[in-house]
Amino acid sequence: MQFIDQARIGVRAGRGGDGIVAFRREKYVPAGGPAGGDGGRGGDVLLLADANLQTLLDFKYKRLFAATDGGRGGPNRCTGASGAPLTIRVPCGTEVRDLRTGILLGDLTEAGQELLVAAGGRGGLGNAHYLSNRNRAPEKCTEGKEGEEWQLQLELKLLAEVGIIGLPNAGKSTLIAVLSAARPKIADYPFTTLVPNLGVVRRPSGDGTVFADIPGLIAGAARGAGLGHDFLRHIERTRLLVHLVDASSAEVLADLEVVERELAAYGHGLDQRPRLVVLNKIELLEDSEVEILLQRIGEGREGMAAPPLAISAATSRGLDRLLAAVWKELGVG
Ligand SMILES: Nc1nc2c(ncn2[C@@H]2O[C@H](COP(=O)(O)OP(=O)(O)OP(=O)(O)O)[C@@H](O)[C@H]2O)c(=O)[nH]1
Ligand SMILES: [Mg+2]
Repeated sequence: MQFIDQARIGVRAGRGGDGIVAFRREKYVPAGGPAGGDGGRGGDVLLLADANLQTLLDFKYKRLFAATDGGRGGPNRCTGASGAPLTIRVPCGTEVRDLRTGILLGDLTEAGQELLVAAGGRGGLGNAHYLSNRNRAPEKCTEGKEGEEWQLQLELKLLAEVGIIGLPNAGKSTLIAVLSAARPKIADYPFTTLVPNLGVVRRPSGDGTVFADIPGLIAGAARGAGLGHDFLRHIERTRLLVHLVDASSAEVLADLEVVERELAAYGHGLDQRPRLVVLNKIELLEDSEVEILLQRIGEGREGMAAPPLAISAATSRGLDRLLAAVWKELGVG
């Protein structure tokens, strides 16, 4: 299951430093020759593929990237300092296009791959370059060149890392809506969600993780019943499942079992996928009832690493603990 993340950024390489006019001044040398140094090169702007990034979320906030300018030339033929290059980290799989023409400039597929997107301007020449037989004391120098400047379109095909599964009406779409900017349809009837919704949830480290809200699964889903079957195929690629169950149901444990059985029946290792069992709609119950449910779920699932959690997506209760558990399971900060 994929969707496309996009961002537009402006990149500007550093301007080259100017060359200067200067003459040698030394003791016992009456008329020193031209000694004005060249300007330094402006810094380049590069993109670098980083395996630790998953989304283009950070580019929603910072949009202009400029490398530093080269320094002016100095006396005694000293070349000015080069501008420092600027490296922008992007997720692996980012495609880079020129915004105006749509021309593909590069595809950063492998971690560590670099792409030069704006070349620094050349430094200007100092007057030392213009010494000739005709002109022993040239007053000429040139300015540094502007660095390149481009508007870029970044595109990334997102893969969901976390799948939210459960029976119809469990509150899966409500959960992704409170965690991310996704705005799926939410309604009090089963099969509201017909295709997965993806949402990017910000991690503590700043980058994001993609969550997918999967259409409700019902008994027989693995054999094609309901809508969920098509999507079991997609959650094969997720790293973690959040199994949401309606705590106000009369049969919470049986509800959990229905979905668990479908995962097992589907095979492909889905029933081995790490998952968090999460009770939703807990504001409809007394705290003591929630405790008892959590205990009973825990008892039936001693093999599972993570204990069951309790949330209320509608009132945003327990979401911090849920996210903390998700980041822990994924091993991300
Ligand atoms: N009381 C209460 N209701 C909730 C909570 N979370 C979701 N709901 C309600 O439960 C109903 C179903 O929510 P959805 O988010 O559409 O459920 P879903 O799991 O996506 O359902 P399908 O797409 O049909 O599989 C809606 O009426 C929601 O408002 C909650 O924490 N408390
Ligand atoms: Mg839904």
